[in-house]
Amino acid sequence: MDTEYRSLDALGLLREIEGVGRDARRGGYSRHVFDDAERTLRDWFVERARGLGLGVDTDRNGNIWAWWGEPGPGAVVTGSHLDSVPGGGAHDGPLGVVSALDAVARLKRSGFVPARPLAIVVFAEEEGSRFGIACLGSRLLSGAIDPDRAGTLVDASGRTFAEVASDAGLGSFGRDDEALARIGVFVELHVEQGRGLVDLDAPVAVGSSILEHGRWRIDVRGQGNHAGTTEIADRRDPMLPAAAAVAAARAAATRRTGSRATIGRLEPIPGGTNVIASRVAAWLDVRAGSEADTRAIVADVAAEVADAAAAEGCEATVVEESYSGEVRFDPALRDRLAAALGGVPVLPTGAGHDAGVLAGSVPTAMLFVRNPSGVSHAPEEGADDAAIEAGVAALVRALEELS
Ligand code: HGY
Ligand code: MN
Ligand code: MN
Ligand code: MN
Repeated sequence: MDTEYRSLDALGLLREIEGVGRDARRGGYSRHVFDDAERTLRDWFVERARGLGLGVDTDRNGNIWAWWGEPGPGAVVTGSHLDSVPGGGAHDGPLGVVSALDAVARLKRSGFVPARPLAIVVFAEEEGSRFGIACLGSRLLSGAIDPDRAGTLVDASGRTFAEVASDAGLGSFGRDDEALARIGVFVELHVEQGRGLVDLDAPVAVGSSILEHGRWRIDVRGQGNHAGTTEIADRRDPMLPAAAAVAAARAAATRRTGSRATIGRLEPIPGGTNVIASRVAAWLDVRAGSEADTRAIVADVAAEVADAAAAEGCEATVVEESYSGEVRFDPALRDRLAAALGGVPVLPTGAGHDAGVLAGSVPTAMLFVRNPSGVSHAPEEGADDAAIEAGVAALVRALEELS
């Protein structure tokens, strides 16, 4: 038994999956929900969890649960996600999963007997990289998204979430009160996605809050045409309003301290060097300290796009795809964990997480692990070995404290 668990250390587990879903063109990893890479990781997780003696089930929304003891209610749950952004780093998501496996292995080795059921969860489509809505698995589970709408979301190949979910063996998806009731408390360990812990020279922090955030889709329609023969005066080029949107997003966020606005995805149709696009889709990601700032940034961008579209003879629309209010993690739980961990720093984040979605339904907390580069959603993301070890030790302590 002892030797069986010994190899399940977080660093070794990360090494086991380092070849899965590498993206040669973008660099880093592209692991998207229910694609080959993400399914490989799911199978790998199930195998490793079963190897620890955990009982595994998948809920109706594609989230995987590995149980130490009988499933809930009132369980202590930890975990994260295995999907990535396009060209993402190795740690965003997987670090929380491997740390959870390592922590449970250590607890089992130490002879710890949890007084409440304990589970590791892997959430589906946390990044929204395939279907556009981040934290889709936890949103469906908690009823934060209408399943009818989720079913119609399409991936880049035009397949709907309903089709892909059915192929993945999910019968029906949507709010799952039974699965939700099994969670007594949820703790998500995550690589830090900024430089807070580097600046503080500390390996681990407890999370305090998540910025307001949302995604908006901008569509601009013009007239597709020939790049060589169309006089400048005759053009209706939707790339001009799209370019205005990129600049307006930066300007609007710069005017509001602490806010961020990004256009990181832009799709000209049809997308040819010698073709004036007929339409462009762009996605605006906004994060801010208040709903007023968030809405004002979107309104500013929409106004600039409308002006630029009118000047170019184009038509533009801006549609909200998702919106999440500010999350403040359960203060009592936050303080209890920070104290149990010897007074570690408490830090906010601008990144969204399943723990943020679930915070509306159950007490949740987060642990952040130092990332020397401060970079995330890019191949340069990382966590140093000492911080990973400190993160697992902190998670062990947190699980003992809460179980
Ligand atoms: O986009 C985000 O904040 C995330 O990491 N899901
Ligand atoms: Mn992420
Ligand atoms: Mn993440
Ligand atoms: Mn030609």
